[in-house]
Amino acid sequence: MLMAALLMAAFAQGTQAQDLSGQRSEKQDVHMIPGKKLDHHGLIVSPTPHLLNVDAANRLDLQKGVKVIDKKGKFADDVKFLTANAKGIRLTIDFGEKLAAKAGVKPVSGAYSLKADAKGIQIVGYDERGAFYGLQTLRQIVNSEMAKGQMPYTTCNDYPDLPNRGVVEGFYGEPWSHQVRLSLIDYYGKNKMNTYLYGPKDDPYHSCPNWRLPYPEKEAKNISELVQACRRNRVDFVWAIHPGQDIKWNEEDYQNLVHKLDLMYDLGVRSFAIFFDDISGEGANPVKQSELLNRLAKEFVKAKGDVTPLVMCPTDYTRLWANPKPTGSLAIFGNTLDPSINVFWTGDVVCSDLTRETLDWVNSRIKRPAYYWWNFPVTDYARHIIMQGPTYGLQTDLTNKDLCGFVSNPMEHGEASKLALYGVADYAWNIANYNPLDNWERGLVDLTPEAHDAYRTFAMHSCDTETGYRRIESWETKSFRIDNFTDAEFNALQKEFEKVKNAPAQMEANCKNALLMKELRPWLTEFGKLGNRGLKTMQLIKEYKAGNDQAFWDGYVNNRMSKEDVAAYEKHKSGTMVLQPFYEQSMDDMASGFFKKLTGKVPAFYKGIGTYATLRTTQSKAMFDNDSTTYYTSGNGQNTGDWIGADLGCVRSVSEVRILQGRNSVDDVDYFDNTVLEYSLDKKEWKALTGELKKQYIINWKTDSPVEARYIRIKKLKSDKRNWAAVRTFEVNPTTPDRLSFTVEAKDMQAAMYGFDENPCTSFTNEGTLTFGVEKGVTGYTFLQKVAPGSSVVCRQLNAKGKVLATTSINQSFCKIELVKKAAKVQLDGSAEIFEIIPEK
Ligand code: LOG
Repeated sequence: MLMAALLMAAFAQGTQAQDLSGQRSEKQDVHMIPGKKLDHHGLIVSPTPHLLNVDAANRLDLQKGVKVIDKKGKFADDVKFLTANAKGIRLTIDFGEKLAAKAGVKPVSGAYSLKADAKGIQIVGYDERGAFYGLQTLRQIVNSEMAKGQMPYTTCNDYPDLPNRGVVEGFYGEPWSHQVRLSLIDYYGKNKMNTYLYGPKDDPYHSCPNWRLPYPEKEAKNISELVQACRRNRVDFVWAIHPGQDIKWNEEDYQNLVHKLDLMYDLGVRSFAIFFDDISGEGANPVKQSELLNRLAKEFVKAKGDVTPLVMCPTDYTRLWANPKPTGSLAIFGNTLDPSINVFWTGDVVCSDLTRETLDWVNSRIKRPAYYWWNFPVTDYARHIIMQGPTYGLQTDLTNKDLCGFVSNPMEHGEASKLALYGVADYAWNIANYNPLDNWERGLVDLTPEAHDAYRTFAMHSCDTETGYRRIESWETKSFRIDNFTDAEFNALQKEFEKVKNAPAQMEANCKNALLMKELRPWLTEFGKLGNRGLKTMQLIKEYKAGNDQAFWDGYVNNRMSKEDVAAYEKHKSGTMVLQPFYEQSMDDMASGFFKKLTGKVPAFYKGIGTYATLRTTQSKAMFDNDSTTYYTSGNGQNTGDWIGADLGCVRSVSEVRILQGRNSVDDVDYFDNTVLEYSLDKKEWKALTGELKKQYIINWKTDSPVEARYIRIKKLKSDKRNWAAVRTFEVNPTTPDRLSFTVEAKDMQAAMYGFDENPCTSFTNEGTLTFGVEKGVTGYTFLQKVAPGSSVVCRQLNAKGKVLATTSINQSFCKIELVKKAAKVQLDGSAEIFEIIPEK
């Protein structure tokens, strides 16, 4: 409840650029995709029909054209995929209850039968929509590889499992463009989806502040065009209003609302929804909401006569914060809301799998089958991701008794959402036969037949959100650690990176869908770069294994991502589950191994450990990257006993720990607000270094009598907080000038420490002069740097009085120098990135 309250508070502040990522408590389990790829023998009809038999041996020749007998004169625009010929094969299209009953068509809206035999082709719909769907099936058969213009004899008897199927444009972020909306509406029709709920959170005339006002002329015209497009595609255009943030429960606002609905009615809208999601305050009052809806049902919907029943989204749309009690809002709706009104539900959490359990839970309260609002593939909580993965997580033994409809809330990238919608349409039409993996494979071909391989590669590695609704990714790719792989595994991964590298150019060259390309392009660019650095990493593994120190180090520094590279990738990420972690892991492993080989020491390279699964991934690196603007986030709610820690790689004498909790130190909610700092030698027995630390973002601990520890952690103690937990910085024994046993002089002393921190993965750019003292017994130095090609670094050896004894010009990134006698100081001059300065003894 506390979380819910915080969430509401956050939403109340406005609708722009909400940071939803911190407010999720979705589970992090990532399941494999059910189903398997099938051989369709050149004939794909999607959504999967309930009954379809084709007899490929007997065919009707459609080459000479078709004589269309459109009994009710409704389908002239829908048969354009056929060539008209008054003497051609007869195609009869008709619909109606009686006719349907005779043809054995199920008495539900959208049902149809399609028959092709010696007598010609016959389509019978239960209603107009059904006949239209019959035509969609016919179109897919005629255009299939199997038919090649020759229509096989066919028997098809088909119907939708759920009465409401489609899309809710209900996300935060840039609403879809008019062009994309039109393209999508055609897609709904082709895929037998019948619902488009219009409710983009960032349309001010849908929500606050302008829900009471009429749309400006241009927007109004666009809406009526959408209504027309929906009509052509037999889709219900459902216009939603989101008035709850500032609605007053008085007559004036009731009239304001009706007035707005009337205006929309005049634009052609015949279906309406009222959304009360993501609001707080008086607007969230369920009794008032129910009264409003009932009055609208009577005074608006019934009075008009040609308006479909209302749909509503409650404030308690997820079990995450829904009040379960008989006095809760859901039960109030169950007892008072007009039974004709459908009620949305997003599942156990905001973005969650569709299960019988969650439906039973909500249905028993709202006393009707819920309308499922599936928050997939929406990415408004993870805008750096473009979800191209399979549509799965949907229980396949549900019926229209469990749910009255199923709509997807897609990404702000409408074209790129089609792949997911291909699955949504298929599932909602034929639940028991839904095969997620096969659907995805078919969807790829359907969308970009001309660039299918490249799109498949891109899509397979662009699925997971990292935080939020986790989706499996890269499921055909096996990666490995650098010290544990076979030749076959190495070659397979190399081949995959090759495909990744080439995918963008192939998509550019072959993909004919310009709208899709426009949306994917920023991700494709980053994807290609990922392929490149992956390939280079594999080359580097060879150099590393062969012990080619110079070639390895050169390759290593050149294959690191610059700050700009990281920033660009962070905005448009793919490959977050397998490919990028392989790159990061391998690079770190090699740098660590190299350092160990040179020094015999375990590098001060720490790894994340703790109770969150994501700590074991490269996501936890953000705690150790010496950058307090990046953070590790648990991606899961916190509970007493949860902990976040560091594995120091070996037992070390620990005398200082510096931790920055939260995403900021001012008002962030994502931190342990009651915690203790502890250390351990074996990860089993822990000892406290501090007492209870309450409401403390910044934890600094220092001692004169160090403790021997391999592991350090912060553990959550008792508190009500259930938010995610974030850590920006987790430093153990940070290198400081007074910790070193020699002197250092540099312009930026803090940065210069990265050259001496025994961590080869950290670096600093030496713009001026770096001077450091020579410790007794040191005979020379190994410099691990990045020296730009063509430039060089001057290395001077000085005696105690500052006199130059020797000068060397360094133009190699990996370089060793020997000290001359009496050398007391060494100076490095010239621009280079310095990773580590290693003394030889
Ligand atoms: C919003 C929705 C948003 C989605 C995913 C509903 C009913 N409302 O937490 O607009 O796109 O989550 O972030 C929501 O889901 N609120």
